[in-house]
This record gives sequence, structure tokens and C-alpha cells, in this order.
Amino acid sequence: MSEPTRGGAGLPMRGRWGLGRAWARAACLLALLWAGPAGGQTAEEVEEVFWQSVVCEDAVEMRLYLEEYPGGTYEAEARACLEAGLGLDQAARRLVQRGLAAVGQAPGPADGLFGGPGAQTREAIREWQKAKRLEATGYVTGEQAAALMELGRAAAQEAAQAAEEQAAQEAARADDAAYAEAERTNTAEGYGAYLAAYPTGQHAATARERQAAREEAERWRAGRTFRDSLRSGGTGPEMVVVPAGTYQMGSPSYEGGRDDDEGPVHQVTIAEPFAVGVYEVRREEYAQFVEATGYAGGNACWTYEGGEWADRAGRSWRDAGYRQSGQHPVVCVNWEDARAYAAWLSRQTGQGYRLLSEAEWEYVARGGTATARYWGEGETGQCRHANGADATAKREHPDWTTVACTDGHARTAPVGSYAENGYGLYDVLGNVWEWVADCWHESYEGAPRDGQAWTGGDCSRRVLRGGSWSDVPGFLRSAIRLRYTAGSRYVSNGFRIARSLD
Ligand SMILES: [Ca+2]
Ligand SMILES: [Ca+2]
Repeated sequence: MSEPTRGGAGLPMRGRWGLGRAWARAACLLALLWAGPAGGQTAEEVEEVFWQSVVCEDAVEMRLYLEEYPGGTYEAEARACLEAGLGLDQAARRLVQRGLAAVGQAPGPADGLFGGPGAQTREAIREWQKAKRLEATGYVTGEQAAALMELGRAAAQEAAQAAEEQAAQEAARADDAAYAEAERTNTAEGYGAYLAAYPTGQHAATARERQAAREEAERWRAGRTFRDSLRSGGTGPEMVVVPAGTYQMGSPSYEGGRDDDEGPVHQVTIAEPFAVGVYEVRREEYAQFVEATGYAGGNACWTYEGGEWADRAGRSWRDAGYRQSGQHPVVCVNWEDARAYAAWLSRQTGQGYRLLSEAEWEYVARGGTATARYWGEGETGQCRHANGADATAKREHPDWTTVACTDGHARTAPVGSYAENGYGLYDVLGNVWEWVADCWHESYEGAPRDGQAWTGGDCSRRVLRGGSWSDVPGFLRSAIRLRYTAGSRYVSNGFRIARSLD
């Protein structure tokens, strides 16, 4: 065998002995040890020679060194070499650190670095080894690494599970908060916002139910306007939803301009909301019906021409004797014409269009007011709210009794030219008288209290309400009543429609 000193620091013997001959190396090393100090060598020098003769990568040699020199100069190096031989990558070292932490040791951050002697992880390994009554080296063996990694894995799994549970709890809390907000607003939109954020949320089923319920309720909320589609194309008249309610129908004895047929005052209850035309039915709307059906709208109408009322041939809804645009209320229509239009609209929309009952009409005309007019008790202010016989009309007809103000129209005005009432309706008073469904009765003795049309009595005559462009201020009152034979057509008479809500 060669001189052991020839190995020298940094000159691994493996280079000279070769991998396949480890047994020969071991025998050589043992021989070196058995030989003992020789030629004046101290024990330290022999250890030094021995250490120089072994290689870090060889576990057998490292173990041999440790057995031969317990507490030797190179103990830490030898243990480090053994540990390095386990081939623990950074992930494995992290798991070991997690394992140590899991059993209550303090390995420092799980960075995969164990450090040298005295480092935090080393200390933790040492403490753990002590606790396990193992040799407290501060360096792990293969078995120890496996055990600690297993602990680390379990801890990691537990932590992941806990994080998942926490995330789930936080998500559930956010879900609850979003739903609480939807409940607070209690609108279809609010529930919709919740469902958009949590389509499969824990309150999704309830939110869907409530959204549908609110949509249904909001669909018919008072003041909402809508138009139904017509089967033949386009849309029907603009409608507004009026609320259910109770009111006093008729006029008190002291009301100026009152007729006896406006009493007795009685309470009427409208149990359900319903929809009413925002405007009187316009000429262009009526024309659509006539064109679609070929309806015969008549060829004579009572008009005021040359200072006289007369039933004039050649006058009709098409030609009332003066210029009317499509936006003007249709005139020269009788009760049957109005009913035919409503029936056509029902067929076109699949909805229940009809004339208003007289009780409904007065209810919507009042729009929540109890005064003679929806703008106040007297005629003051009429010209801002309604088209009646006014100063404009008086210029053409100096003998007429008119209101003192100017509303700008001697005959019909385009619908919606004046201020709306409390229910969002225009021209309920003035512009044209409006046919309602009821048969004529001289008073309200025995009148229905539930808002239904009064069908008994004199049905050859039907009721008109609200006054018109040709009427004195005393006729533009919510309680005023007028009757004409159902077949008569007048230039001051038109109608408004209603629709039941489903
Ligand atoms: Ca007028
Ligand atoms: Ca009117």
C-alpha cells in the first residue's frame, strides 16, 4: 500500500483506488488504523492522515471515521457528509423543517436550508433527537429524515385543509352578507345582483323565488308605465298602473257647478291595481284599428260650426271639421266605437282592454285628491292643467262662457299638452269627454261600491266624464257627469281605455 500521507488534502483516494475496489480501500484504511502511531506520529496526526484518506461521498468511510474517532476533529464534517449522502432536495428539507415545527421544535423558516452546526434547524434536529432518545447529532439519518418528512407532509396537508376550510367559511360569510344586502333592498334588482355574484350561492334558490315575486309585484307598482305589443306589429297605447284604493265618489252639496246626479257621495273601493291609458285615445291609434279591421266609423257627427251644433253629414273621426293631427284625441266616436276599439286592442294584445267603469274613472281623475279638480277646488289654474273653453275659444266664439285664462286651443289640443294629475294621467278633465262603460243612472242611489261598471238602468244612454274643450269651467270637474245615447257621435266626445292586470 502506498504512503497514507500521499493522499493529501484535496486529493481524494477514490481517484487512485477506483469505485469498483471499495473493499480494498476499506482494508487499506483498517490497516492504517491498526498500524497506530508510528515513526513519531501523534494520535492527532494519525487522525489527520486518516481523515485525509477518506472521501465525503462514501458513507462507509464516513461512518468508519465516526466510529474510530467519536467526538473527533471532523465529526461535524463527517455527519454533514452522511446527511448530504441522503440526497435530500430542497423540497424534502422543507418537509423535514415542517415536520420539526409540527412536533413543537423551532427549526426557523421552512427554507430548505439546514445550515452548519449551531444553526436553528440543526438545533431543532438535535432537540428532536434528544426528545426521541436518539443520538443528538443535529444531523438527520435517512430514517429520521423519512420520519420527519412524513410529519411535515401531514402538517402541510392539515394546513391546506384548514386554509381551505377558512376560505370556505369566508366565502360563506361573503355570500351571507351579499344576500343580507339583497334582502335589505328587497327589490328584483337587488336579488338579481346577488344571483349574478352567487349563481350557485347558498341563498340562490330563495333569491330566485323572491326575485320572481318582486318582479311580479314591481311589474304592477303604481306609476309604472308600459305598452303592450300588438300582434300585427308595433305597440298599443301607453298605459300607467294606478294603485288600489278607496275614495269618496260624487260631489258634496257645496261644490260649485254641482248637479244633483253627482250624489249621494259614497265610498268606493278599488280592490286591485289596474292600468289606464296615460292619454285619451289618439286619432292615429284609432286609425290603426280602423285600417286593420275596416271598421265603419260612421259618416256623420255633431259638430259646432257657424255658431251652431248640428249632426252634420260628412263629418267623422277622420274629418271633424277642423285640422287635427294624429296626436289629437279621436273625436266623433260613439260608445260602440270606443268598445270596438278596446275589443280589437284585447285581440291584438291578448290582454283585457276595456272602457273604465264610471267609478274607476272618477277614481283616476281625482288622482288621490278630494277637491273639485285635481289641481284644486276652483277653476284658477285650469289653463295649466286642462283644455276647456278658454280665452282662445272666446276669440272665435265671443258669446261663450269661458275661463279667464288662455290654454292656447280653441278646439282639441294634442294629448298631453297640459300638466298630469296625481296618477300620471293627462287631460282627464277637459280636451274631450270620455266614454265610460256604465249605463246612465240619475243618481248614485244603489250604485256599486266595488268599482264595477253599473250595468242596470237606462243602457240606451251611456255616461261621459270630464268635460271638454267646448265646456264652461263648471264642467271641468272630477264629479261632472254627462250622458248621451250610446250611438251618438260628437266632436267633443272621445274616450280613454283601461286594462285589467293579471
Ligand atoms: Ca281651450
Ligand atoms: Ca278628457
